[in-house]
Amino acid sequence: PVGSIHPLTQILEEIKAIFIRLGFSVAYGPEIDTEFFNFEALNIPKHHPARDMQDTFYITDEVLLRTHTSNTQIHYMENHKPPVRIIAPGRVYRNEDISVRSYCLFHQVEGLYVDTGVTFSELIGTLEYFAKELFGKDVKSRFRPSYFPFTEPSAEVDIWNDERGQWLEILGCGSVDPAVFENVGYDPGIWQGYAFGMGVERIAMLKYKIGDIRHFYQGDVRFLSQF
Ligand code: 2NL
Repeated sequence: PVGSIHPLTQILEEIKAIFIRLGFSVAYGPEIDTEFFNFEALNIPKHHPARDMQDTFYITDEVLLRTHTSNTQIHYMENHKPPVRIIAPGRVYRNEDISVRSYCLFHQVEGLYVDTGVTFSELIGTLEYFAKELFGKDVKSRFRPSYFPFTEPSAEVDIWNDERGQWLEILGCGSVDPAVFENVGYDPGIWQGYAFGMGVERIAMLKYKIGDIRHFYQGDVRFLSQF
C-alpha cells in the first residue's frame, strides 16, 4: 500500500510556507547544546525553574537536550549581522510526565525578526495573517498579555474554537528583550525585534482534532492513513 505524509510534517510544511511567503528564511540548529545557548543567552538565569533537572534532560553539567528551538536564533545572531528574518523549526525535549497532552519530545517553530524601527504592531499584523492562513480567513484571534524572560512586552495568541465555545492558545510572542541583544553583541540602542514560538503538535491537534499527542509517535497505520 502507498504511504502518506506524516501529519506533523504536513503542518510543519504549511507553517514554513506561510512564513517563507512573508520573507522569512529557515534556519536549523543543534538538538544537543550548552546551557549558554539554551538558557543563559535567553535571559533565563541560573536558578530559574525552567532550568530544573525535572524539566530538562541534562547530558553533563553544561550540556543538555534543547528545551526550545531558541538556541538556533542565538547561534544565528552570533554568526550574522542584522537585519534578521528567520524561522527555526525542529525537535525539542522536555522531561515531563507523559500524558495525552505532553510527550518527552515535540516540535516547535520559533520566529525572529530584527531590524531598525520594528514595532509591536508589526508582530500583531504578522501573527494575525499567520492565523488566517493556517486556520482560515474567518478565524477569530486575540492577543493576551503574558510573560517570557526573553521578550518584553510578551503576549499569547488564542483562537476561538466554536465547537468547544472557548479560546485556545496557539503561540507565545513578544518584543525581543534588550538583554538578549546584548548577549549576542547586537546594540539594543539601534536594533529592535520581535519573536514568537509555537508547538507544532498542539497546532496539528487543534487543526485535525486529535485528542492524544502520543498518536504522533506510535506509527499506527490506522492513525497515519487518515491524513
Ligand atoms: C511558546 C513561546 C516564545 C520566543 C519564543 C525568542 C527567541 C529569541 C529571543 C526572544 Cl532568540 N524570543 N523566542 C519568544 C516568545 C515566545 O515561545 O509558547 N512557545 C511554544
